[in-house]
Amino acid sequence: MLTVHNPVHHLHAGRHEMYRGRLVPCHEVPDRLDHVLAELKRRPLGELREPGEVPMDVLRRIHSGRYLDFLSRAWDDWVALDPANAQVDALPSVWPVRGFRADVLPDNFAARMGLFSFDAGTPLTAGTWQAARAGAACAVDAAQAVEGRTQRSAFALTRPPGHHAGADFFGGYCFLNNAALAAQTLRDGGFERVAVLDVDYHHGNGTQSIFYARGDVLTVSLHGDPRTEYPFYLGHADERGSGDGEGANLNLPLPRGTDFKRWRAALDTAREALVRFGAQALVVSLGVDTFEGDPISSFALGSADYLQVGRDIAGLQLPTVFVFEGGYAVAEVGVNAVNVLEGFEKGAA
Ligand code: B3N
Ligand code: ZN
Repeated sequence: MLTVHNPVHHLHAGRHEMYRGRLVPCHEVPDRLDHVLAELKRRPLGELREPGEVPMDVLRRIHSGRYLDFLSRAWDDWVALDPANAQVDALPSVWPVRGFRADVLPDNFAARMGLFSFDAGTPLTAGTWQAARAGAACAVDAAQAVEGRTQRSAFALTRPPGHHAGADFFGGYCFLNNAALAAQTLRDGGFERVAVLDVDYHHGNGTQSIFYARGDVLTVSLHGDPRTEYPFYLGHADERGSGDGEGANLNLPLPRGTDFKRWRAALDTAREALVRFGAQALVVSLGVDTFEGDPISSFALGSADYLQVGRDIAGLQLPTVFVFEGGYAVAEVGVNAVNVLEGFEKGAA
């Protein structure tokens, strides 16, 4: 399996996120990716390479022009407000909820930041745009390798993660939706029916919203029940898609404490949906924050279970692009993520 990894991911290094009224150290740290890369070097699964640059036109296939304009200039705009801001991460503090206008772009930086975000846990830093854009390049490169049939599977190893980012908003530690970009690349390369399977602990609200009205991309997500778990406002079982996308979204919310037996039964349901849809290619949003030791999540998968997850996904026998998402038990994140990939490789052999 080819791995395309982000050589500039460390340029995005938030200091703090807002949690229960306090600024706490960020969970989404550069060390996470370094551990996965180190494990891939210890247990090689194939070629490791860095991506080229992704053209802005490719990003515009998924994200709005005005969001990309905001994101690409946000740090400079933040520092232009006050040179002392160079030492402080930018966090949003004001949002347009129901009844407010989103069509008028405010001049005020804080107001623009709120317009394009949905939480105060996602700091924007000096290198966020560079890291996120290079991460998108990893996803597109990995998808192109699979779409061009030079690889049956590929792994985009990048951070910041992507599945909470929508067409025009960031949040949940995510800025550009890497999985959506990979799925769109597979579509543009000729696969007519593409599926995104999101196995991260958190519902992939961004991916769902991007494809919600489309019938050519099936989105399936197994996640903590949004009644109690982040991102709270999306991810319920009755969200089935709309318009052309009616029936092309499946949410499988699970309670806190879910163990592997119950989680795997939900994965079976997801696999059946993918087969019914007739998916020709697959993108997996690979978060391993379903791990029993994850500091911000509440499922109970063990490290060895991830080998079986990989084998189960391999059973679908689809060209597959894995995209790295969450997983905050830093010491175990490498073993857990690579277990999925190794299980997949062995299951596909
Ligand atoms: O859920 C949290 C959160 C939970 C526990 C915390 N502790 C114990 C300090 C801190 C934060 N925060 C909300 C933001 C969660 C973003 C999840 C990103 C992700 O992995 N998505 O897949
Ligand atoms: Zn997650």
